[in-house]
Amino acid sequence: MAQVDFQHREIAIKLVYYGPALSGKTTNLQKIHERMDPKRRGRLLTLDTKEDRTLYFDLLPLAFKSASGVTCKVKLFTVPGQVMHNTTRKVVLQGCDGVAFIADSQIVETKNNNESFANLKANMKENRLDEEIPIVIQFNKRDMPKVRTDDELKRIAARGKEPVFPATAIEGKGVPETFLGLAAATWEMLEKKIGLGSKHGIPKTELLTALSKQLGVETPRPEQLLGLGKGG
Ligand SMILES: Nc1nc2c(ncn2[C@@H]2O[C@H](COP(=O)(O)OP(=O)(O)OP(=O)(O)O)[C@@H](O)[C@H]2O)c(=O)[nH]1
Ligand SMILES: [Mg+2]
Repeated sequence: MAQVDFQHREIAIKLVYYGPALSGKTTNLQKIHERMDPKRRGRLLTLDTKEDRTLYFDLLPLAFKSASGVTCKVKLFTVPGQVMHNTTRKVVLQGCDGVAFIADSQIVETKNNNESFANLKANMKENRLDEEIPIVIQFNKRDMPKVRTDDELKRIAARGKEPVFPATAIEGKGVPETFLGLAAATWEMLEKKIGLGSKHGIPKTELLTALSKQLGVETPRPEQLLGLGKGG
Protein backbone atom coordinates (compact mmCIF):
# COMPACT_ATOMS: atom_id res chain seq x y z
CA MET A 1 0.00 0.00 0.00
CA ALA A 2 1.25 3.51 -0.85
CA GLN A 3 4.30 4.49 1.17
CA VAL A 4 3.64 7.45 3.41
CA ASP A 5 6.55 9.54 4.72
CA PHE A 6 5.02 11.90 7.28
CA GLN A 7 8.33 13.55 8.16
CA HIS A 8 9.03 14.67 4.62
CA ARG A 9 5.34 15.03 3.69
CA GLU A 10 5.68 12.61 0.84
CA ILE A 11 3.58 9.78 -0.50
CA ALA A 12 4.70 7.24 -3.09
CA ILE A 13 2.33 5.26 -5.29
CA LYS A 14 3.58 2.24 -7.21
CA LEU A 15 1.96 1.23 -10.51
CA VAL A 16 3.02 -1.88 -12.39
CA TYR A 17 2.67 -2.67 -16.10
CA TYR A 18 2.20 -6.44 -16.36
CA GLY A 19 1.51 -8.78 -19.26
CA PRO A 20 2.88 -11.41 -21.64
CA ALA A 21 6.22 -11.10 -23.43
CA LEU A 22 6.37 -8.48 -26.20
CA SER A 23 2.89 -7.09 -25.50
CA GLY A 24 4.24 -3.53 -25.32
CA LYS A 25 4.79 -2.77 -21.62
CA THR A 26 8.16 -1.08 -22.14
CA THR A 27 6.72 0.81 -25.13
CA ASN A 28 3.98 2.27 -22.91
CA LEU A 29 6.57 3.71 -20.51
CA GLN A 30 8.70 5.01 -23.38
CA LYS A 31 5.71 6.85 -24.84
CA ILE A 32 4.78 8.36 -21.48
CA HIS A 33 8.39 9.46 -21.04
CA GLU A 34 8.47 11.00 -24.54
CA ARG A 35 5.39 13.06 -23.77
CA MET A 36 6.93 14.61 -20.66
CA ASP A 37 8.82 17.90 -20.62
CA PRO A 38 12.49 17.00 -21.29
CA LYS A 39 13.63 19.70 -18.87
CA ARG A 40 11.61 18.38 -15.94
CA ARG A 41 11.03 14.68 -16.45
CA GLY A 42 12.82 11.94 -14.54
CA ARG A 43 14.93 9.31 -16.22
CA LEU A 44 13.44 6.21 -17.75
CA LEU A 45 15.55 3.45 -16.27
CA THR A 46 15.67 0.35 -18.43
CA LEU A 47 17.37 -2.92 -17.63
CA ASP A 48 17.25 -5.10 -20.70
CA THR A 49 19.16 -7.52 -22.87
CA LYS A 50 20.66 -6.63 -26.21
CA GLU A 51 17.50 -7.81 -27.92
CA ASP A 52 15.54 -5.12 -26.05
CA ARG A 53 13.75 -7.66 -23.91
CA THR A 54 13.17 -6.52 -20.37
CA LEU A 55 15.47 -8.48 -18.07
CA TYR A 56 14.53 -7.01 -14.67
CA PHE A 57 12.22 -4.04 -15.05
CA ASP A 58 11.82 -0.51 -16.39
CA LEU A 59 11.18 2.36 -14.00
CA LEU A 60 9.79 5.80 -14.74
CA PRO A 61 9.28 8.18 -11.79
CA LEU A 62 6.76 11.05 -11.88
CA ALA A 63 6.10 13.54 -9.11
CA PHE A 64 4.10 16.66 -8.28
CA LYS A 65 3.41 18.78 -5.24
CA SER A 66 -0.21 19.09 -4.17
CA ALA A 67 -1.81 22.32 -2.97
CA SER A 68 -1.71 20.87 0.55
CA GLY A 69 2.08 20.77 0.34
CA VAL A 70 2.39 17.00 0.09
CA THR A 71 4.70 15.64 -2.60
CA CYS A 72 3.12 12.79 -4.51
CA LYS A 73 5.46 10.42 -6.28
CA VAL A 74 4.12 7.99 -8.86
CA LYS A 75 6.52 5.21 -9.83
CA LEU A 76 5.79 3.24 -12.98
CA PHE A 77 7.35 -0.19 -13.30
CA THR A 78 7.21 -2.84 -16.00
CA VAL A 79 7.80 -6.53 -15.42
CA PRO A 80 9.69 -8.81 -17.80
CA GLY A 81 7.02 -10.75 -19.69
CA GLN A 82 9.05 -13.78 -20.68
CA VAL A 83 7.81 -16.86 -18.81
CA MET A 84 11.24 -17.69 -17.34
CA HIS A 85 11.42 -14.41 -15.37
CA ASN A 86 8.66 -15.21 -12.89
CA THR A 87 10.73 -14.60 -9.77
CA THR A 88 11.53 -11.10 -10.99
CA ARG A 89 7.87 -10.45 -11.78
CA LYS A 90 6.90 -11.43 -8.26
CA VAL A 91 9.51 -9.10 -6.75
CA VAL A 92 8.52 -6.15 -8.96
CA LEU A 93 4.88 -6.66 -8.01
CA GLN A 94 5.59 -6.33 -4.28
CA GLY A 95 3.95 -3.31 -2.70
CA CYS A 96 2.16 -2.22 -5.84
CA ASP A 97 -1.00 -0.11 -5.67
CA GLY A 98 -2.37 -0.67 -9.17
CA VAL A 99 -1.75 -2.80 -12.26
CA ALA A 100 -2.08 -2.07 -15.98
CA PHE A 101 -2.35 -5.42 -17.73
CA ILE A 102 -1.03 -4.99 -21.28
CA ALA A 103 -2.59 -7.65 -23.49
CA ASP A 104 -1.70 -8.26 -27.13
CA SER A 105 -4.77 -7.86 -29.37
CA GLN A 106 -3.56 -10.42 -31.91
CA ILE A 107 -5.78 -13.50 -31.94
CA VAL A 108 -2.75 -15.81 -31.85
CA GLU A 109 -1.74 -14.22 -28.53
CA THR A 110 -4.98 -15.07 -26.72
CA LYS A 111 -3.51 -18.03 -24.87
CA ASN A 112 -0.43 -16.04 -23.82
CA ASN A 113 -2.65 -13.23 -22.54
CA ASN A 114 -4.73 -15.65 -20.51
CA GLU A 115 -1.73 -17.41 -19.04
CA SER A 116 -0.12 -14.12 -18.11
CA PHE A 117 -3.32 -12.88 -16.49
CA ALA A 118 -3.54 -16.07 -14.43
CA ASN A 119 0.13 -15.61 -13.52
CA LEU A 120 -0.61 -12.05 -12.36
CA LYS A 121 -3.43 -13.24 -10.14
CA ALA A 122 -1.27 -16.03 -8.68
CA ASN A 123 1.61 -13.65 -7.96
CA MET A 124 -0.69 -11.08 -6.38
CA LYS A 125 -1.99 -13.79 -4.11
CA GLU A 126 1.48 -15.09 -3.24
CA ASN A 127 2.60 -11.55 -2.45
CA ARG A 128 -0.51 -11.18 -0.27
CA LEU A 129 -1.54 -8.08 -2.15
CA ASP A 130 -4.91 -6.65 -1.25
CA GLU A 131 -7.69 -8.08 -3.41
CA GLU A 132 -8.96 -4.59 -4.05
CA ILE A 133 -5.82 -3.48 -5.87
CA PRO A 134 -7.23 -2.28 -9.19
CA ILE A 135 -6.34 -3.76 -12.57
CA VAL A 136 -7.01 -2.01 -15.86
CA ILE A 137 -6.59 -3.89 -19.14
CA GLN A 138 -5.07 -2.48 -22.29
CA PHE A 139 -5.53 -4.31 -25.60
CA ASN A 140 -2.46 -3.14 -27.45
CA LYS A 141 -1.33 -3.51 -31.08
CA ARG A 142 -4.68 -2.47 -32.58
CA ASP A 143 -2.73 -1.67 -35.77
CA MET A 144 -1.89 -5.31 -36.45
CA PRO A 145 -3.86 -7.59 -38.80
CA LYS A 146 -5.89 -10.44 -37.29
CA VAL A 147 -6.70 -8.79 -34.00
CA ARG A 148 -9.71 -9.25 -31.77
CA THR A 149 -12.52 -6.96 -32.95
CA ASP A 150 -13.69 -3.78 -31.25
CA ASP A 151 -16.96 -5.55 -30.44
CA GLU A 152 -15.08 -8.34 -28.74
CA LEU A 153 -13.21 -5.85 -26.58
CA LYS A 154 -16.49 -4.18 -25.67
CA ARG A 155 -17.91 -7.55 -24.67
CA ILE A 156 -14.85 -8.25 -22.53
CA ALA A 157 -15.24 -4.82 -20.93
CA ALA A 158 -18.92 -5.38 -20.22
CA ARG A 159 -18.30 -8.83 -18.76
CA GLY A 160 -15.41 -8.12 -16.41
CA LYS A 161 -14.94 -5.55 -13.70
CA GLU A 162 -11.68 -4.20 -15.14
CA PRO A 163 -11.80 -1.14 -17.40
CA VAL A 164 -10.58 -1.97 -20.93
CA PHE A 165 -8.56 0.43 -23.11
CA PRO A 166 -7.68 -0.16 -26.78
CA ALA A 167 -4.21 1.05 -27.78
CA THR A 168 -1.55 1.25 -30.44
CA ALA A 169 1.27 1.99 -28.05
CA ILE A 170 3.90 2.22 -30.74
CA GLU A 171 2.05 5.30 -32.05
CA GLY A 172 1.33 6.51 -28.53
CA LYS A 173 -2.41 5.88 -28.99
CA GLY A 174 -4.29 4.81 -25.88
CA VAL A 175 -1.20 5.18 -23.72
CA PRO A 176 -2.26 8.30 -21.72
CA GLU A 177 -5.83 6.96 -21.48
CA THR A 178 -4.65 3.68 -19.94
CA PHE A 179 -2.29 5.43 -17.54
CA LEU A 180 -4.86 7.97 -16.36
CA GLY A 181 -7.53 5.26 -16.08
CA LEU A 182 -5.15 3.31 -13.87
CA ALA A 183 -4.30 6.39 -11.80
CA ALA A 184 -8.01 7.09 -11.23
CA ALA A 185 -8.81 3.51 -10.23
CA THR A 186 -5.80 3.44 -7.91
CA TRP A 187 -6.85 6.73 -6.29
CA GLU A 188 -10.29 5.23 -5.54
CA MET A 189 -8.74 2.22 -3.83
CA LEU A 190 -6.22 4.33 -1.86
CA GLU A 191 -8.92 6.76 -0.77
CA LYS A 192 -10.91 3.86 0.60
CA LYS A 193 -7.92 2.17 2.27
CA ILE A 194 -5.85 5.07 3.58
CA GLY A 195 -7.75 8.27 2.77
CA LEU A 196 -5.41 9.49 0.03
CA GLY A 197 -7.54 12.59 -0.53
CA SER A 198 -9.32 13.03 2.78
CA LYS A 199 -6.38 12.28 5.10
CA HIS A 200 -3.25 12.73 3.00
CA GLY A 201 -4.11 15.80 0.98
CA ILE A 202 -4.06 14.30 -2.52
CA PRO A 203 -7.54 14.84 -4.00
CA LYS A 204 -8.47 12.84 -7.09
CA THR A 205 -8.90 15.85 -9.39
CA GLU A 206 -5.51 17.17 -8.37
CA LEU A 207 -3.79 13.85 -9.08
CA LEU A 208 -5.43 13.51 -12.50
CA THR A 209 -4.87 17.13 -13.44
CA ALA A 210 -1.20 17.01 -12.47
CA LEU A 211 -0.54 13.76 -14.33
CA SER A 212 -2.46 14.89 -17.42
CA LYS A 213 -0.47 18.10 -17.47
CA GLN A 214 2.81 16.21 -17.33
CA LEU A 215 1.69 14.14 -20.31
CA GLY A 216 0.48 17.21 -22.17
CA VAL A 217 -3.08 15.91 -22.48
CA GLU A 218 -6.41 17.32 -21.35
CA THR A 219 -7.72 16.04 -18.05
CA PRO A 220 -10.08 13.22 -19.02
CA ARG A 221 -13.77 13.36 -18.30
CA PRO A 222 -14.93 10.83 -15.67
CA GLU A 223 -16.45 8.46 -18.25
CA GLN A 224 -13.22 8.41 -20.28
CA LEU A 225 -11.39 7.01 -17.26
CA LEU A 226 -13.55 3.89 -17.42
CA GLY A 227 -12.47 2.83 -20.91
CA LEU A 228 -14.67 0.89 -23.33
CA GLY A 229 -18.14 -0.31 -22.74
CA LYS A 230 -18.73 1.61 -19.52
CA GLY A 231 -20.11 4.77 -21.05
CA GLY A 232 -16.86 5.60 -22.83
N1 LIG B 1 2.71 -3.18 -34.34
C1 LIG B 1 2.88 -2.80 -33.09
N2 LIG B 1 4.00 -3.14 -32.44
C2 LIG B 1 4.13 -2.74 -31.15
C3 LIG B 1 3.12 -1.98 -30.49
N3 LIG B 1 3.55 -1.74 -29.23
C4 LIG B 1 4.75 -2.33 -29.12
N4 LIG B 1 5.12 -2.92 -30.27
C5 LIG B 1 6.37 -3.64 -30.58
O1 LIG B 1 6.37 -4.88 -29.89
C6 LIG B 1 7.71 -5.23 -29.52
C7 LIG B 1 7.77 -5.47 -28.02
O2 LIG B 1 7.49 -4.28 -27.32
P1 LIG B 1 8.01 -4.05 -25.82
O3 LIG B 1 7.41 -2.77 -25.35
O4 LIG B 1 9.47 -4.19 -25.74
O5 LIG B 1 7.31 -5.30 -25.11
P2 LIG B 1 7.40 -5.75 -23.58
O6 LIG B 1 6.00 -6.05 -23.19
O7 LIG B 1 8.11 -4.74 -22.78
O8 LIG B 1 8.24 -7.11 -23.70
P3 LIG B 1 9.09 -7.87 -22.54
O9 LIG B 1 9.98 -6.84 -21.92
O10 LIG B 1 9.85 -8.96 -23.21
O11 LIG B 1 8.09 -8.42 -21.58
C8 LIG B 1 8.58 -4.06 -29.96
O12 LIG B 1 9.15 -4.37 -31.20
C9 LIG B 1 7.60 -2.90 -30.07
O13 LIG B 1 8.02 -1.92 -30.99
C10 LIG B 1 1.93 -1.62 -31.23
O14 LIG B 1 1.03 -0.95 -30.76
N5 LIG B 1 1.87 -2.08 -32.51
MG1 LIG C 1 9.75 -4.84 -21.60
